[in-house]
Amino acid sequence: MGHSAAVWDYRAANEVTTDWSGNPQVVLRSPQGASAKISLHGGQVMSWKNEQGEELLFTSSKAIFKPPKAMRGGIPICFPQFGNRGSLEQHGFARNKVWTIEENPPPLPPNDSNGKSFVDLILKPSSEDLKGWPHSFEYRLRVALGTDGRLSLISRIRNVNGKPFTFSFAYHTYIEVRIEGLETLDYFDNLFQRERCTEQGDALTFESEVDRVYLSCPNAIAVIDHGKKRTFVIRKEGLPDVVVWNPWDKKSKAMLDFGDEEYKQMLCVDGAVVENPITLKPGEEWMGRLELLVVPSSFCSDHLDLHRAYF
Ligand code: TA6
Repeated sequence: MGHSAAVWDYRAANEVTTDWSGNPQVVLRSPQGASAKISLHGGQVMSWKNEQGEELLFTSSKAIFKPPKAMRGGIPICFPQFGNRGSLEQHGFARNKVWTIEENPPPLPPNDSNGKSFVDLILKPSSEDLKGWPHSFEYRLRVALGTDGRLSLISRIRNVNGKPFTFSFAYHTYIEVRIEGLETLDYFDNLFQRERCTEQGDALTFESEVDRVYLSCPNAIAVIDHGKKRTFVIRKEGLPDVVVWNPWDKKSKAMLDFGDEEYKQMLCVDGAVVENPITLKPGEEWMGRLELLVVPSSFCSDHLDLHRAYF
């Protein structure tokens, strides 16, 4: 399909298929052949491929493709709770609900649409949901694929004239191995009752399970995949914390929907709101924006200026 970026018709680029859960799945395509798949089950990004058709997100070979279990991989949406400290299920219910496509959502800035292939999803609580979490919200999610293949997720969560409510949040993003940009930050260590620690060192590497929430992080971090000589540049807004999780060997074996050796090929690096949950008064709206871009690893740490735009 020979479209130049200027006339790229984002709607023509989309197709709707059916995913593993029997729910509709939207396929976004860029003019150069990159793609992304988003399931209406959970509003979950299931796949993100580059122009060469390489999959950039991890999905377990043992993922359980049966609602309400979220597929183990891609980018599950954790809302209204990240973690299991509260009355709700681990990581909240949004990733286990069926979302709908919203044709004409309230507008976003032009840069979130121009030249991009995108889909707008919306989740509202059912009467059943309100029994478990009695807050009237509208959660709008835009997933967009840029002409250079970058993937953006923009969440807008509005308190629809109920009483104030508070939530924590994460884009639970399954990608690759070595991280830079967090090396001198404080973190909660989930393996030691969320004890507050300080990271030392020039990058994070792994020899055992890691389950940490890095606090008040830069809005750009790099995940370097030396094996594939590529770097994931993660940019975020409204998401002060970064969750880093690798289950390593013991926990991998203990998870039914995860291969025993798959800890060697994945890492969760989640833009998140954990330390200071968001409280919305009636009518207020929060926005959390995540952008993922893959660049050749010549942008390694001594060259990668995380504050420079790589456009
Ligand atoms: O910190 C990330 C984490 O909370 C880990 O503790 C682990 O439970 C992971 O998320 C996976 O959670 P899930 O509910 O997707 O199996």
